[in-house]
Amino acid sequence: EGFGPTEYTGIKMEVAEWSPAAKEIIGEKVGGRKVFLVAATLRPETIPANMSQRYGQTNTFVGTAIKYGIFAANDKEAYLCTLRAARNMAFQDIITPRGHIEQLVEIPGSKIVGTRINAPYAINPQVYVLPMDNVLATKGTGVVTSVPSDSPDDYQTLLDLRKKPEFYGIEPSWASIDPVPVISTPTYGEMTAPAVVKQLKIQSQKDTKQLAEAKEIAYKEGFYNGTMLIGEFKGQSVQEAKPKVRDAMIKDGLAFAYAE
Ligand code: A2H
Repeated sequence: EGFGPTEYTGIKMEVAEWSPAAKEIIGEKVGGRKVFLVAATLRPETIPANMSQRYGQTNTFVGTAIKYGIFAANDKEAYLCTLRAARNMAFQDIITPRGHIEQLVEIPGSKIVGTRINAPYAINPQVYVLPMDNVLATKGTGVVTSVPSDSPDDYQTLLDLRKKPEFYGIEPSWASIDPVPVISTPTYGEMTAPAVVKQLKIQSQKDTKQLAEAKEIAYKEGFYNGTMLIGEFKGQSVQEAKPKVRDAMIKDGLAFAYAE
């Protein structure tokens, strides 16, 4: 890790329908508030594939052994993330009033799996929350947006889920959306993560060492040599597009800056 704080982009994903298990726990406790899962990402430029015109969002990940909460952000909205992240948000004026958090519900990650997320512009409106083994409770919000085209961890998790849906306690259809090309790189083409996963002969999420290496390779290749394939900044370099996509999402109320 570097010396300064990590500047994440917090991506807001509105809940469309809770899983039956989540519904039972939540009941009437969030009142009239809209609830958003908040994912922390370092690659906001990959999100147009998820969130803007006509492209297909794939899914979102939580850790099944992680404890989450739903926290009042203001009178109208509530955010689902770890308590740790909510505390940080309360000191960054993301959750108000400053320094104060109100937990409406506590909920284990295992119960959130199967919840459906709103994907207003996606081709496939059925976008699900799925389990990922390697989500850390100590990083970001504990919620990870899935971009299997550019994140080796996301891609390998998707393969594992498709191979053993029963083991992971999901319906096969929840993991049926294919990766969407977002960024092209000279070495790996339009599907950087799948190419690197193949090159390093990664077999499952348990190959954490190789996945860490793959993540490093894919991240550097995308950042320094990537070109946008879709969206408003199509044709521009990733370095150029990244802050513009981030600013546009923040302006549209789809995301916020989050540091830790
Ligand atoms: B990134 P860093 Cl397309 N546990 O977002 C495990 N991983 C987490 C996490 C947690 N609690 N919170 C966030 N992350 C992931 C997109 C992405 C990411 C792409 C490519 C690479 C990539 C889509 N998933 O990360 O340790 C999130 O995945 C490679 C660096 O703070 C977040 O960005 O450097 C990244 O890890 C943050 O990792």
